[in-house]
Amino acid sequence: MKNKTLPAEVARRIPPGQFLTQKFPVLTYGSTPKIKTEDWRLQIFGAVASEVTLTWDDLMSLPQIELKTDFHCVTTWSQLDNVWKGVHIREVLKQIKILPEACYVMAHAYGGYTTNMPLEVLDDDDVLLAYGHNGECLTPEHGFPMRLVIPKKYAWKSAKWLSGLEFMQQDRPGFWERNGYSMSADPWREERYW
Ligand SMILES: Nc1nc2c(c(=O)[nH]1)N[C@H]1C(S)=C(S)[C@@H](COP(=O)(O)O)O[C@H]1N2
Ligand SMILES: [Mo]
Repeated sequence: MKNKTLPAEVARRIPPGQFLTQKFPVLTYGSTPKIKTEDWRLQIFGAVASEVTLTWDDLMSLPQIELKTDFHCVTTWSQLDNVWKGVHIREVLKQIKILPEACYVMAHAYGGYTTNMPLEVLDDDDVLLAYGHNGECLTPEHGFPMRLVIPKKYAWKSAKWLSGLEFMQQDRPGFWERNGYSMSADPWREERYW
């Protein structure tokens, strides 16, 4: 949709160089891993007091929330008002003790995808681990059983099929970050590539 035909309050929410889509496009590098909830694991490792592996049932026993957020892909589509259902990141972080020297996090996904971020980007009010979208279960293409959602960054930081959170003392580029994408990925500053 052309931005100039949008109502001002909608246009204001579209970052520079982005266009509104009403669809839910699938953007995946490689094939879609098929993971059953009973086989899904989240491994929390690296700079933590002790490493923890969480199961689907562990996640389901934590408080569940819904968060409505916007989603901006670096390939220029933006999608507004996604209602994600899942577990707030801080509920997950309460399960572990992060060492003081941990300043960065690598999100790992089934299939080998990775993406890095500063700890304060992960540990924020609007971040969740999601299994639902707009009232339905995520489809496998969109990251079922569990994906990360980091609305304030370009969507490549929202790792689908999340399998691990690695806490790190030093920053390290993830998959797209090694292949030309920005480490910081702020859509409002158009931090697309390096
Ligand atoms: N594991 C994994 N997560 C991923 C990707 C991927 O290729 N693999 N693509 C990223 C990109 S570039 C985008 S735009 C969003 C797209 O999410 P969607 O396919 O649910 O729209 O997922 C992100 N998370
Ligand atoms: Mo993307």
